[in-house]
Amino acid sequence: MNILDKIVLDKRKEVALRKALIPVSQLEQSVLFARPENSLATALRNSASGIIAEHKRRSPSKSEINQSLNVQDVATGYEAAGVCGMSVLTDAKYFGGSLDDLLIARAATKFPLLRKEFIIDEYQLLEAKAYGADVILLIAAILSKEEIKNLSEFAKSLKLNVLLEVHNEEELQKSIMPSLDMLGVNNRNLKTFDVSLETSKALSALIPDDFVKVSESGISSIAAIQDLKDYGYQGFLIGENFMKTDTPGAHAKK
Ligand code: IGP
Repeated sequence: MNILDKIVLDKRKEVALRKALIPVSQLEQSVLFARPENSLATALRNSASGIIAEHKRRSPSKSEINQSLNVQDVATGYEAAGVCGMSVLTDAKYFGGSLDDLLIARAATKFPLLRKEFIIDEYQLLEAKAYGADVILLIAAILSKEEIKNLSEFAKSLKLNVLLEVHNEEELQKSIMPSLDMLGVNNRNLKTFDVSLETSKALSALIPDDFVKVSESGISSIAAIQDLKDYGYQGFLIGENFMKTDTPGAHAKK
């Protein structure tokens, strides 16, 4: 079994437990639930830099990245740096994150927040909204076309932006639909952890222009961003490169 299959198996068990503990009605009572849309897609379209900065303590591919930072400081640092938005890993087992990280980032900032999670169930979208996210990630590698459609339409009904992530042409072809705001190409293969920016370059021409194109993972230089801009990318999701430093916000400042 590859790592992605393992993560999804664990996630199904986790979501079943969460559902049993916190009913939907309780999530809907969160004071954060009634917030208006806070569009990352719009922020990226209007930005020169296009950076989405991530909070990531560890990952299955790199194990430890940074365990000593405080999520509030990271969030305010990123916002002060002027990035377009922030991605917050909420998976605990593989990435050391939590919904509390999202909640604290929300309390500390106003810019768009992405819940970075392995979404397989509508319940996780209600959690995303209740804990302060503005954007959700859907990963084509773990979802059927029908699931992508249902989840993205439900997200839109909650005024959440949708970033759909693909890694190859087949995933892209099954995913293109009007309920998505942004199409992300993950340069990292989540099954093997191989990283190559060539993945973004190869798929860019196949992504219709009505979607904001986002390149994800393995980006570590201004030159790489400039190169990807030439291929039509307007968003750049960067985690490790910022998080491996003591001051991620300072490093996200262009
Ligand atoms: C950030 P990097 O190489 O800059 O740390 O990557 C982000 O793209 C990566 O964390 C990511 C990810 C994901 C993590 C992209 N898609 C899906 C978990 C699940």
